[in-house]
Amino acid sequence: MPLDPETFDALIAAIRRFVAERLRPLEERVAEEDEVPEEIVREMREMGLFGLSIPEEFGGLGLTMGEEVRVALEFGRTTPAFRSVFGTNVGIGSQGLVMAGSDAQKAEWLPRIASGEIVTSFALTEPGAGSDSASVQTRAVRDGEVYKLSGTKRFITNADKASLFTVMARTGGEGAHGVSAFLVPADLPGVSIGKPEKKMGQQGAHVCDVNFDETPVPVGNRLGEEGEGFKIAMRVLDRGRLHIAAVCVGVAERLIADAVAYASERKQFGKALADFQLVQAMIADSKTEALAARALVLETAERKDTGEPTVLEAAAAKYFASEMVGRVADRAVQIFGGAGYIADYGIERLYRDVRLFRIYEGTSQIQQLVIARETIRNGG
Ligand code: COS
Repeated sequence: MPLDPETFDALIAAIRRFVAERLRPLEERVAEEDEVPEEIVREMREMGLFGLSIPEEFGGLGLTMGEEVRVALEFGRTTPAFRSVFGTNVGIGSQGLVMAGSDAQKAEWLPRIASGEIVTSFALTEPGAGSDSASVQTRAVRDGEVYKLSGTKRFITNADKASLFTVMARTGGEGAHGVSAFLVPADLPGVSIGKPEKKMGQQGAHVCDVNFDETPVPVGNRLGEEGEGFKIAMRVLDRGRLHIAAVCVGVAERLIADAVAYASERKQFGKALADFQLVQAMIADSKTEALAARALVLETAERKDTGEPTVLEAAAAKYFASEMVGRVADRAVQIFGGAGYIADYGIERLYRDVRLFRIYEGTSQIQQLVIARETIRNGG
């Protein structure tokens, strides 16, 4: 059920204020310290951001996808690392549980996820299993009332903060049908977390290795049946891809606004940059592409809310929006000229930040494969 329009508008207005007044002034500090300040995390908890997508009966806001992408658009207007603080709780870290969890599993974990008391992570990728996610080698071997979990997960967002992981591990033979999903509390024996990786951008959002060494996971922590893990992961990613596409649109809108402000102020040859048609062409191309991506995201979210399949559309939204924001960021650097290359202006930071969108939650090439597969399957 959507929120009533007034409540939702008030939520969006509060988020817009929070982004403008609290988060944007902290962008440089977060990039330098590679950490989002604890007081910001606390404010995010108070605003209910960790539970945006969690059903109301478990203490979340229960937003529809249409509403969630509107929130994601707003968070695109600042350093993407801020959204990552609650991003895994709202998306890939919780949705396997929401989609496939038992009543008991949901009752145990969802209220704490929704409140932000705990952080969750999604552990699919491995050193040898990136795009080919059906080839995961982490093993879960049944031993009475537990599975013994062993293996290494790589590039796991928020792993160093997480109390609960959704882990995809092999319980059967090779391929997608041999994979199962588990809820793995971080305090079980044999769980160890690597140091946060040094990254090209998105400082403040951490990714780490997660190691499991004979970790005893109770049978009751399996999500769904044995062999259903890959499909659960794919359904979680379908949803996550649409959310990321919305963030891309938000960042593009921010970059366009920054570029227009700079082009209106900066004078060369006796007039503002914005008066030059070659600069206008860059602004026009960026605006057109951002509008197209926005329309695709909103329409796909609406379609998802009706219960129709959106595998193709979510992949197309992620593909187009992430490539689009890369081009928009590149033009923004160009419009800023030398200043675009200098750290003080923040444009080069966003340029580096957006590079990740074409890689995580499925590379552009994986989205192309999904789009082509679905289009051919549907007969065009
Ligand atoms: N929803 C539900 N089920 C899905 C699905 C989806 N979106 N995508 C695939 N499946 C099902 C298939 O229907 C198939 O089931 P059946 O055999 O019962 O018909 C099963 O899952 C295997 O699918 P498929 O054969 O397409 O698997 P592949 O190994 O070829 O993998 C890709 C498909 C490449 C698309 C998948 O591995 C992928 O998305 N990789 C990228 C992973 C990723 O995004 N990683 C980022 C890490 S998280 S930040």
